[in-house]
Amino acid sequence: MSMKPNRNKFLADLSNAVDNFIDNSNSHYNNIIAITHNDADGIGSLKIIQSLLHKMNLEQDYFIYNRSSSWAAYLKGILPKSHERKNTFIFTDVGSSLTELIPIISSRKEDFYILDHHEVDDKVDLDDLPENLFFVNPTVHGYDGLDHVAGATLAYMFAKSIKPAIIKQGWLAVIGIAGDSLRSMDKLKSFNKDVYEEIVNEEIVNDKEGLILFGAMNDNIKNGLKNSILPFVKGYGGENDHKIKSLLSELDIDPNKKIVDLNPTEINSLIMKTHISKGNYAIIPQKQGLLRHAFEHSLLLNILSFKNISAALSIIQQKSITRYAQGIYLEYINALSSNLKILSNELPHIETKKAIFIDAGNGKIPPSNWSDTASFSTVNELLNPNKMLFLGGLEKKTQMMKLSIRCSRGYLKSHEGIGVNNVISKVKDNFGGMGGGHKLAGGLRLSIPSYNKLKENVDNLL
Ligand SMILES: [Mn+2]
Repeated sequence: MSMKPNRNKFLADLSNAVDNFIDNSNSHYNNIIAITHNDADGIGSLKIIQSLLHKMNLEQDYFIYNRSSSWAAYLKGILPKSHERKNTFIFTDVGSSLTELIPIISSRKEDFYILDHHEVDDKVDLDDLPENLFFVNPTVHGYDGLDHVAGATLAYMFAKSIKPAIIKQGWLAVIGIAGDSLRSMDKLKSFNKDVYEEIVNEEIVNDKEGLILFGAMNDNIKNGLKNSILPFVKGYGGENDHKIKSLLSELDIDPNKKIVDLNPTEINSLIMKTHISKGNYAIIPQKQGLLRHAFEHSLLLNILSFKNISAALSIIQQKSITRYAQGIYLEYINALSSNLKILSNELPHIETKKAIFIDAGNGKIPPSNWSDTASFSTVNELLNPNKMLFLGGLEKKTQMMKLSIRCSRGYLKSHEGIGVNNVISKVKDNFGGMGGGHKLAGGLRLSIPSYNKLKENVDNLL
């Protein structure tokens, strides 16, 4: 059910939330508690909100939600006993599991602001939300939560409506956009595009055109061909230096030349030989090295969010990358490009009529890499793009199957927009489990018996 976006309705929700926030922050709000998602988009959103609250001289605190527990369990440790109305909650890049949240919010006296771009459960009546909930989510007005508007785009629009000087923090929005849209900047749409152009025009971020080898834009062409994850360069991605150097020598390109320094002739000869293309990428001018590149910066935050959330929160403030973070990044990107090679060449998978199941457990692919291997294999269409992908394995800690579920944009078109989040809801209704997500991407934890039932019945569900 893809409907035409209703810009006015979305902007009305936004300005209602903004107006209410301004009014109340002058009177009774005093302690704002921000809750965000543990990824680059979430951290970018959080930093924008923190900067806004700082400008407004409001007391603040923050928490980061990794969606591994229910909202009820998570918020138990956060919601104060007192219900004092000076406390106020802002959720960014999370908070659209309304069936879970509405009962909690309606039992509270504080105001809750939810600025999210994840899709909402079908069962919720959006015209009957609690009075203390200000729900801003463009997906309920027909926008696409990945293509049109990132979580950080939304946080930026909210914050900038209150304090126009937030435009200086626009690079944080670009980090969110780069991490969530997984597209070169020339392909942005709607609010992501508008916000990006505004920030570029203000010279907060620089827009450049060149060869797109996302994941390694800060590196030389040899490492770029090997480590690019967007696009994954088939035949060279995850391969050894020898294979890549012989291509470059055939094309008369210095393997150590920086990707951003390649001349038009070199770029054209690479485009002729591979399926790489030109596009636009964003540079954050006040940062150095890897952190200058919005996509790579964002990817680094996504990686660190998984491994060491405080390092992620710290690096977004830094001008240059630490040796620790550099090491983790390289290890990750080498592993991901090699996992993409493994996945496209050798990993056994079970294919049903409509789905592909890949058991990446037992050391085949490390659990911390499942989600991104699934995402980037789908984005790069390394598997049949007309089937839904269920990639994952047994999670030792919980003894549950942890699945990353993905589908392509083409899949969505041929399935009337019924995508991953919809399928996750159906799985939860039929077999239990925990999880959620977007149309194209989501995650689910299931017991082993439920997982087996899912495999048997998946074609009826899809
Ligand atoms: Mn997001």
